[in-house]
Amino acid sequence: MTVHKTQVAIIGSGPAGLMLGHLLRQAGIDAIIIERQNEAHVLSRIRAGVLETVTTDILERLDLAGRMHAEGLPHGGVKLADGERLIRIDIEGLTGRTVMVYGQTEVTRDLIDAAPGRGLEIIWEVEDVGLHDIEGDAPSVTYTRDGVEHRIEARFVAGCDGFHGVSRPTIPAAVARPHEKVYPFGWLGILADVPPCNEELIYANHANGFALASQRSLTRSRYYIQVPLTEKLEDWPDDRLWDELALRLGPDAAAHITRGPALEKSIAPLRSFVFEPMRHGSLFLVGDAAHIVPPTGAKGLNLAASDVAYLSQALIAFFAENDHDAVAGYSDKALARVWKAERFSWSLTMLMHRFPDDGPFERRMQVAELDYIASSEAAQMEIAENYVGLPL
Ligand code: FAS
Ligand code: PHB
Repeated sequence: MTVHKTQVAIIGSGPAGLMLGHLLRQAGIDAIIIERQNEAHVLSRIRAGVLETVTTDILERLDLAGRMHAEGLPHGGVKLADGERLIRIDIEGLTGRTVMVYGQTEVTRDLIDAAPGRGLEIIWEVEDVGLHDIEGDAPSVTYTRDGVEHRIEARFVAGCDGFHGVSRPTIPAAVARPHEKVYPFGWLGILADVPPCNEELIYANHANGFALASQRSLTRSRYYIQVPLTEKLEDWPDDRLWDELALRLGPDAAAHITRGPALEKSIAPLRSFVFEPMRHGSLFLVGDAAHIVPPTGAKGLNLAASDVAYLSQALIAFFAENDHDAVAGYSDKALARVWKAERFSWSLTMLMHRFPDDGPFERRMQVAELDYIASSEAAQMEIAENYVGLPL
């Protein structure tokens, strides 16, 4: 057994683990990240596309925002389409802030590339990860790599290992309070090297279902359509998907869609999930390990960032000033913001998708709410301030 000693053992090298590791190292706190996949696999994931200031602020604090500013696209508005109608939410005019369109893949790449030069060790391709003594002050994490058993002795463990990780299940059922809503559909996403159909994102509600026109740059687009959970990728050759996107996004967008071969195509299920508490003893849950939102509100990655902002602040206070209150308050503080983002993501999902069991009344409710949004600055402010990200 090879023994490593550190102050914070981080499980998972996704955005949560990487942002936390960098912030701790910047404060002079020792941290080690262990990751079950290899670097290429982590960088091959196509996930989020819209960054709130809570995420861009972390990259700025780490002086890792250079490529984001060079390649990212600040967006001051977002559009809601409903048939012929296109409602623009003037995010910047209403809140004074913008969101940054810059793919999660690029954020992850920037954080991984900077790790070696900043003393942030990432151990790739670990197996059999186990957490031990998390209820005491001397937890440890064991794993194997190339057949060799390792143990990391730490003061704290950060479970940044996503929805399917090993951290959350180690919290005893007696204290666990999971909350879940599974949606009766998924999102079929396509990434293509074609220019976006609109300068801003378009969320569309159509009789056939939801669609989203998003982007990664002025030459790379990301689109999604709502599909039944029974759909298979082979049911959706590119042409069929481009036809459906043109239909659902409305005539104006359709006239500007450029078609091209899929660089990536995948179907992701939608769920709302929150696990309470986000701390148990010396274990903290961060990001998707603790919560999942339907991607409608573009909150997933950004919630991981707000967890990291709270937890890094608490751990820095603990190690620098022996302040135990901040770590004790992490779960309640993070959950307060998580639940607001869950509500926003749920409400936008309910507004913009067609549910199999919905009848004429539910459709009238959607039309009435879109009428209200189209006619009310207060209603548009609610969407704008949630979309751009509520304050920490
Ligand atoms: P992640 O899941 O990104 O990272 C967890 C890491 O832990 C992974 O690298 C995993 O390999 C590792 N891990 C797991 N188990 C481990 C173990 N036992 N030992 C070691 N390592 C382990 N959000 C949006 O805002 N917009 C979107 O469009 C969007 N699309 C998405 C599409 C898909 C298919 C998925 C799954 C998620 C999507 N999300 C989206 C949400 C996503 O962006 C997450 O919110 C974000 O990745 C959260 O980051 P992490 O908490 O770091 O979790
Ligand atoms: C994306 O570009 O992948 C994206 C953007 C906004 C969302 C969801 C996904 O709400």
